[in-house]
Amino acid sequence: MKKLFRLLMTVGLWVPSLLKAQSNNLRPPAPVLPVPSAEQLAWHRMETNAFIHFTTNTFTGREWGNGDEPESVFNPTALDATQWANTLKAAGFKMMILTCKHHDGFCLWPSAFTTHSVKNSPYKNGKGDVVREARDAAAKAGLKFGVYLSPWDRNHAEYGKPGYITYYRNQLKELFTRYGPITEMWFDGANGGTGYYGGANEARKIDGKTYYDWPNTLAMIRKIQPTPSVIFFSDAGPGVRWVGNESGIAGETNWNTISTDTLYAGKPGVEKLLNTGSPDGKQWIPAEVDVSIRPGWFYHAAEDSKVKTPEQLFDIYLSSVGRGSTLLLNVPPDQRGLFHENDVAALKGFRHLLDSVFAHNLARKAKAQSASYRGKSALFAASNTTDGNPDTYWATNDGVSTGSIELSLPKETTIRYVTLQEYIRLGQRVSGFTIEVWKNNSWQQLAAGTTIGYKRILKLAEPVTASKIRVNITAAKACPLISNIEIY
Ligand code: FUL
Repeated sequence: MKKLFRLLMTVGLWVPSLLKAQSNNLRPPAPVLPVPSAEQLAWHRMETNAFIHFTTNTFTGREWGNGDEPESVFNPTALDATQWANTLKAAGFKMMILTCKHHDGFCLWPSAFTTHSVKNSPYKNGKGDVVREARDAAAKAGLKFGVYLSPWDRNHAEYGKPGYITYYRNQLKELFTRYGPITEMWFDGANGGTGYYGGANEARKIDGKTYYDWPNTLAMIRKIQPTPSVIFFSDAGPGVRWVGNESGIAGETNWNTISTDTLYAGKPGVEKLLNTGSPDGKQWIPAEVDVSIRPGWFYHAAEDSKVKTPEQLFDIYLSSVGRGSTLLLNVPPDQRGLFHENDVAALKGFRHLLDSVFAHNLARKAKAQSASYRGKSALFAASNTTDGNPDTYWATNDGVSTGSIELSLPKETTIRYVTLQEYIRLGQRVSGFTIEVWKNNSWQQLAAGTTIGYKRILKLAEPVTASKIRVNITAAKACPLISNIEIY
């Protein structure tokens, strides 16, 4: 009697909880926090953006101007921001971020707060405004616009003192009220010490953690542009973080999550952490891969023969976008104010390579199956990974952190690349995966990796001919959600 009672009790507790679990599995999984904001999600989807470095350095041959360059050196003879925007648009870029003021302090717009700007240069007899021209050209080409305003200013007399923070904020106000909406704001962490500083010609040190008082500056900008909310780049975010190097390489393990409590722009020795992020990070701050198409950030004629080749740019694409980051490729205008012919040719070649390698997604014609999927519901079936819709995904039941998706191609085909995407809207989850093909009557492993994130592109060590391919999720923080698989 006692035994029967116990059995009934157990079943009575077990059956409802099983039913509950089953009905939970008919619903979308709960998010794994943190998750991206709407603006961050849109930023992920942009994939490739461009940086434009342009200032007095373009004319003096320097990389970091000292701040005492006379305004008269800034004299582009044929500046055409439409050429920049149209070239970038044709190459597939989605945003253009302009160095409105680099470390030398020279302003590309006629700021009311300094004489060190285009208004005292020969460009258009002091009537020019390069920020306006760039912004208008970007808008016309359908590109988003972003601004870089160097916190370090080697020209300004008050740099290092409180007065400079007011100056810096005044300039941000000008930029955001005159040239908005701004999609991304770039805060460079570089602080080198020596400079002109209004004639003082000395070394000045600041405390990178406290001097700029970022929280109040960001709050001020958010008030000027509440929506669309601007993405703030700095080493520590809060919108996107630095990837930890300037050579175009995101971590093979690349978490969009990181804890920034102890981070600030310019903090020494954090490159490794920035490169990989951390699986238990408390904030969603994806890494942005900034790299220049030339050895330097600014145009120097001596580097005309050192423009990266389309193949090098393609490799950078694989190690940035292909590792779940966004690429920010710098293309610096020359002394005419135009992208140099060599840079234009390299960008065209890069686009051509992308279009030819990723021309036919074989997965669209494949049959996708999975032995286990969430609640056995079509909402979470494997076919969602090949439907071309970024908002549908394959998922497993709660508590199940592994699983496989098998793709059967209509016929034997040569495979060179496999692309995987997580449904990151509900958080980044996957920490281990393998890819196999069916060959000689068994599954053979072709590739293995850790994180996927927004996108992971695997270039196979060598092309493989097969008709069946399997993606195995071997480890995840919670039930994995795969929104897209592509095969080329
Ligand atoms: C660095 C700067 O010092 C370089 O000049 C360049 O602007 C690069 C994007 O960031 O920190």
